[in-house]
Amino acid sequence: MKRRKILVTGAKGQIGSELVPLLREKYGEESVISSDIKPREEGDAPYELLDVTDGKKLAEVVDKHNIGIVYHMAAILSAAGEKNPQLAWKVNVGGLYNVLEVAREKGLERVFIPSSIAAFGPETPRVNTPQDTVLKPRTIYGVSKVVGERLGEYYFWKYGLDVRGVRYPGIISSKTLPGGGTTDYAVEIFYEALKHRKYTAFLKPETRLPMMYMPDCLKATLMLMEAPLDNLKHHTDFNVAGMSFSVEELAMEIKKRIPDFEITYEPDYRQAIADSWPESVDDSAAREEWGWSPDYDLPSMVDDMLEKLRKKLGV
Ligand code: AKB
Repeated sequence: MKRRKILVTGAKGQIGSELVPLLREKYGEESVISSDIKPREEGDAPYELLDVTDGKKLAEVVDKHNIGIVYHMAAILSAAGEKNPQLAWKVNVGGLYNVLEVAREKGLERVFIPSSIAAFGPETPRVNTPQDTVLKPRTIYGVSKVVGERLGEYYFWKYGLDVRGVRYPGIISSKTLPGGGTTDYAVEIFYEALKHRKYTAFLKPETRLPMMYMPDCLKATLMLMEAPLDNLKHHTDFNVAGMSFSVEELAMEIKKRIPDFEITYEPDYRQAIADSWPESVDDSAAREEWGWSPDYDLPSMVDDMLEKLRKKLGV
């Protein structure tokens, strides 16, 4: 039998746009189908225009390409979710349910469903947040992530479907801008520092959040997907730590490299979201069960981001 292929939903998003080339490099161009609600770009093939809320189309795509593994990256992030909670529920919960149902019906081998630090809430211990702890998020995005974690786990125990996921921190990357997240400031700041030497942050200087550089995000995703199932005690909800810094600390680190960079602060509705999330997470379960450890800390991430963006922006 021909080896079954990989489908990536939300392939044009911040993580999907870097995950697809990596998977194609590893498994071959033809083995990885990228899909998104955005139209196909030149050179991106095989590609399917796919809205994950359309379960019928999803099932057709899975059949058409003989899909065995899905990386379900399509989602509406925290800040965008607060602007339209109904849509966030439809995409994040409806889309996820469609993916799990199609995976169950068609006997897929493995499914990756990302969760987020947004699964936590103000009642969760904020420093070194434990793996197994209070999950009472205050955002619709966080609620949808808790639903995703529990639903994925349910499909594992009820149907034996191999569903896996990590709780991503804020992801920092140079290729594709994130959209609609609370941690987006940590990407925007680099573009503004290089282009205009100044940035107005939408969070307070002391706001500290767990963050991760894209190479570590991709490493964590692939490591978990390749881990032997027997080693996993958790499945859909692994804490993964990369680094943890405040807005001010990131700005200082940039200023060391761009001395005339200036930051100002105008906190908006996203401050309340950030205040409900952890400052740092305990990822010992990921370390024990599948050998997780990050490669980047704050200074090495800032060095690499500036180098990549200088080339990209030609500055
Ligand atoms: C967001 O800010 O909404 C996301 C996340 C932490 O999941 N980056």
